[in-house]
Amino acid sequence: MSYENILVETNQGVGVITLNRPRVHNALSVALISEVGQAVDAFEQDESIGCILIRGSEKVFAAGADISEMASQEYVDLYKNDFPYLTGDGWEVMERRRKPMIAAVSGMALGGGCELAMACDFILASETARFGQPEIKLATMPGAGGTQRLTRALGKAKAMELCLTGRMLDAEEAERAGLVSRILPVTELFAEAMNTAASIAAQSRPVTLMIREAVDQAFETTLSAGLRFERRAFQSSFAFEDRKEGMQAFVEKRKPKFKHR
Ligand code: CO8
Repeated sequence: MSYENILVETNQGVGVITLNRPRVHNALSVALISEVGQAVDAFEQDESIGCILIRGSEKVFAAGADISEMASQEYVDLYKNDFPYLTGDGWEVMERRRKPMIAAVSGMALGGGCELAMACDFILASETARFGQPEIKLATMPGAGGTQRLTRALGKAKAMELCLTGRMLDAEEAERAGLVSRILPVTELFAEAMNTAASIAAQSRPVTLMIREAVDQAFETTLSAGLRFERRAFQSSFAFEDRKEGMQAFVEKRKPKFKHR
């Protein structure tokens, strides 16, 4: 598969997607989002891949949807084709994936860029990371989960302030508020994100899918229903060959050899 707007590589069971439109701060065009969806789909099908990592450059993650491309669009077109940024073979494919996906953010993640990072399972940030939903300054609003995921991550007060003012969070405020899991020096971010993704890829694949599903339930359902879901999922992990191997290896004081079954 050849791509024009992203770079794709695989390493240690990790599928890496690098956003690559440096001239426009990795602005998310329809073509770029479609390529991200195609790459995610290919990694989903690839048995050797256990985790997906998405990143920009050290300078910028993504400055949002491509404003030049959107500027001339009319409501009737977006309505009729259901906003091609979010449908078709791009964003929806990424949202439907089952494998864990990490965002490594250095520099700005704005608008759709912030939404793309938040659509991942967690965000690792460099000290220069900046997050924001500046759409209001263009007299539009977040359209790919900004008002929903930011609010779940930060709480109403901060999310409302950010969406209504376009103010950016720096890395420290983002970590304090729970938007990012860790902050790393710029020069270490991508290597550490790779180590983290590789350590997930080395675990039993079916269990990583199950854990993802259970954590996501916390945002979809009541506590009692979530706890019931978790208990059933925990019990079903005992049907995996890897669970037996994991516990046996611990007892025998050796490294487990997972077959991803
Ligand atoms: N779209 C298109 N081009 C962009 C974008 C963008 N979002 N951001 C930057 N560029 C281009 C600039 O036009 C410029 O091009 P040129 O060199 O040809 O003039 C080049 O990138 C460099 O940008 P700047 O000169 O502006 O660089 P600065 O370092 O001075 O500023 C900023 C960087 C602060 C990031 C500034 O470029 C900026 O404010 N960009 C726009 C940020 C923004 O408003 N983002 C929200 C967009 S709307 C949105 O994301 C809606 C999401 C809906 C869902 C879509 C899901 C995919």
